[in-house]
Amino acid sequence: MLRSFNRMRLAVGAMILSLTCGATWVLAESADAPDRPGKLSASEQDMQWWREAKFGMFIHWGPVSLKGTEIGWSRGQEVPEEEYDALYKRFNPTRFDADDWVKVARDAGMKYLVITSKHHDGFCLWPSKYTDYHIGNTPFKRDVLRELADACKRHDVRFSTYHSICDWYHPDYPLGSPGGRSEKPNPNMPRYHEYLKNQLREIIENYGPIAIMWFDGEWEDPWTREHGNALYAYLKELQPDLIINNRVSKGRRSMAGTTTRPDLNAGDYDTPEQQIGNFQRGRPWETCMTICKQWAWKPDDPMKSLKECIHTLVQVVGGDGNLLLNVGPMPDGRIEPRQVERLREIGQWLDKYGQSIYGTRGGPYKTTAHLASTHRDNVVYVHVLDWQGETIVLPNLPKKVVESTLLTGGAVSVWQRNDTLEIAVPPQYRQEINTIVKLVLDGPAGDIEPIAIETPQDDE
Ligand code: FHN
Repeated sequence: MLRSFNRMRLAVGAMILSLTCGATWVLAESADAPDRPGKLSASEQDMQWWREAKFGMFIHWGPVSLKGTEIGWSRGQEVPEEEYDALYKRFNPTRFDADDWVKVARDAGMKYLVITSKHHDGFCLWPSKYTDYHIGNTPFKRDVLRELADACKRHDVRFSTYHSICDWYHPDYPLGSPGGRSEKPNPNMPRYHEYLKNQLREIIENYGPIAIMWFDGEWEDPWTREHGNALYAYLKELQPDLIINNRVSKGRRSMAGTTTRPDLNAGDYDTPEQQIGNFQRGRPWETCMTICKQWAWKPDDPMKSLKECIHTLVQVVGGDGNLLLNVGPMPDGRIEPRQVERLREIGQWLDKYGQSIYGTRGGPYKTTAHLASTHRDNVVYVHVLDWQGETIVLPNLPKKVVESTLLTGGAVSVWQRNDTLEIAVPPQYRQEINTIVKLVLDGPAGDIEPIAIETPQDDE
């Protein structure tokens, strides 16, 4: 009885959904549809390039950069709504050069780029035909998505967009600023759905193929799992190889970014935010993190050191994740020179040691604050992020080490004794940021079960 009721509910739900937003979004086409929605995540094959890429550039940009306050969140807080919404009338980033931005990403070793096509503030970085609130109606006029998409093609960086589901500006979306805590006078969610669907189709048709659609702003009540799953299905119809994160639906566990009930909630990967995700090799995941403190540009915003950036990258990749590192370009269209310099330094490090990052998988040793490991075929890279003593003592590997070298240069000694694997590197060869020990095994590293490492603080 319950199952047939569920099926009927689902079918009715799908009918209401398709009637209300006039869309071809169907969750289940008929009463005998399965209780579960359709395909909710990409195959490992679809994710292959993404898993190998490891590192991308996140960009949060819009007229709010004129104020140096946070995009979306400062609307109706530090910046009165009326003032915030009028910023576009004087937004004229004449020093914007898409090739410059994309070359900064490429030279940093970033393989994909994700730009805010529309953030929670509703402003669109392309001349959308579904709203007047867009870049074409600024003094700048130029189509930022067009120029970035073309530059990404020229420099072999995959073009992707971040799109906010919530829209605190659009009159049809029920919630508004500050921070989604106010209500619009005459909302119309079905009409907003149509607007959202039309704009996403516009982006794919005009600037595609899009590598990733990075959704956000899904946490508010007007958006439901049914909406998210139907949107996922709709977009995959438009572009089957499009990768879509887990914030399209309602499964995300807050900033931890993991997905509750991936059998019910759509999304191709998890999205920990401003934190290094847990070691997780089954479901793909990506940490998004700011290079400074704020997502959008802020004058003198404290910036992460090279050591912090490299440690974050290594610990994320060691956990089998990707890192999406964010820059907030300035109101004149440039990425801040000090951020460009930091990214250049990261790129120099990856030029030397990228073999221990790109195309690897996390483990076999689980990441700790002091150490991470990555592997590819029969090679394990042990990343020693700081030395707690003369020798590193790890649980032994179930395969024989047939060769050991220091990728970062110098001498290394490795012993396998009973249940331990010991690594000794003379002090003069220990690197300030990351000492990488390359171990060649007598068989594939990929089938070694992940190994937890007890660290001194674990005993406290
Ligand atoms: O509210 C947004 C925030 O502005 C930023 O875009 C981050 C980046 O993922 N996501 C949301 C906060 O979780």
